[in-house]
Amino acid sequence: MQSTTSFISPRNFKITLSPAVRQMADTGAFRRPPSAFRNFVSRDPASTFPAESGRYHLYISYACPWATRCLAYLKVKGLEKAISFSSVKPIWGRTKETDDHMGWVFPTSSTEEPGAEPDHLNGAKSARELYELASTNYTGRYTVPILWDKKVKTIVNNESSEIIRMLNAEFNDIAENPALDLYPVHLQSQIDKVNEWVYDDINNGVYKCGLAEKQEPYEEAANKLYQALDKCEDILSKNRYICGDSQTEADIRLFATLIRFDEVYAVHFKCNKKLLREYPNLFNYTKDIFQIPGMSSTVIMKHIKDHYYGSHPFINPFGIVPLGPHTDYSSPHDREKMSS
Ligand SMILES: N[C@@H](CCC(=O)N[C@@H](CS)C(=O)NCC(=O)O)C(=O)O
Repeated sequence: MQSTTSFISPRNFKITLSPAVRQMADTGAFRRPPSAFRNFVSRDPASTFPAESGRYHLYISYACPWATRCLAYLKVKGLEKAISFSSVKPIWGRTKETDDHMGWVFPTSSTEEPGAEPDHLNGAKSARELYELASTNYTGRYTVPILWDKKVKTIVNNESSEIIRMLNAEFNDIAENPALDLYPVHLQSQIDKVNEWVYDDINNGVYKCGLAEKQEPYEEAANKLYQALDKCEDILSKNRYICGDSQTEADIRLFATLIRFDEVYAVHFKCNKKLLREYPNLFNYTKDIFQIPGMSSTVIMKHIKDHYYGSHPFINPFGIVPLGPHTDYSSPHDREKMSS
């Protein structure tokens, strides 16, 4: 594990960088490293990780867009009885007394931080402890989501894009909504194509804007972000959803970033060239997805704001959380007009 580093910025500030978020190229551009645990749950009962009811637990943070897209699948597929879940606290804390690593920690009681719960399964104090339980020589980041196998006591997978595929298809024998297929065969290549640019330029694009350490990579990321948002606006002026007239995985993935946009990314990550609420179609679309039954429960805005503004002291040294804008995503939208 790397330790915290400090340096003097070009503007003469002393900046202390947490290795948890500092994944930088020499150019000053942010680069997200690949996830390490990549096993798959299968509906085949003979497989190493069979899709058994009660066997798996999803560790999330309500703050995290990658983790909450997995939670969205638990909700829309009706998997809450089959797969338990819990959230860490929103603001990163010390994960060990013997070093200065900052990361996801659990509360000590269920009243300490509404929405977050102590780790009843393993008694872990931090996500880091779960990674250490799963592997003795793990050296990567201690990220959420974590799909945990209670039987083998290990991490099955910590890559959200793969976890959502498993939740979509492999648990259908025990899901309450097995007919919902968010990655149908006839749309797969279209979904894959949309995911690619939405991930690079929007989901990860906002991080590239916010975590850039030089002006040039920031501007490059911001320009790509706004080109991609304009492209979404155009698609959504003709279609109700991003891949046409039915909801797909690509909508859940895009939504996780859009719902955080005006509240956090516009300020904290310097994505302020245009706000979400200035895009009529994207804004109404975000409300439309928010209002899909189950989706609103994946959004705890207090966790989202407290996390970003409170866990990156090198961006926001005083941890001040801006008051606005408190957009009401449950208010009426006009997206029905797109459905014939
Ligand atoms: N590739 C991962 C990325 C997950 C990720 O980066 N999660 C962040 C929170 S938004 C995290 O847990 N960071 C903790 C750290 O870096 O220590 C996924 O999509 O599942």
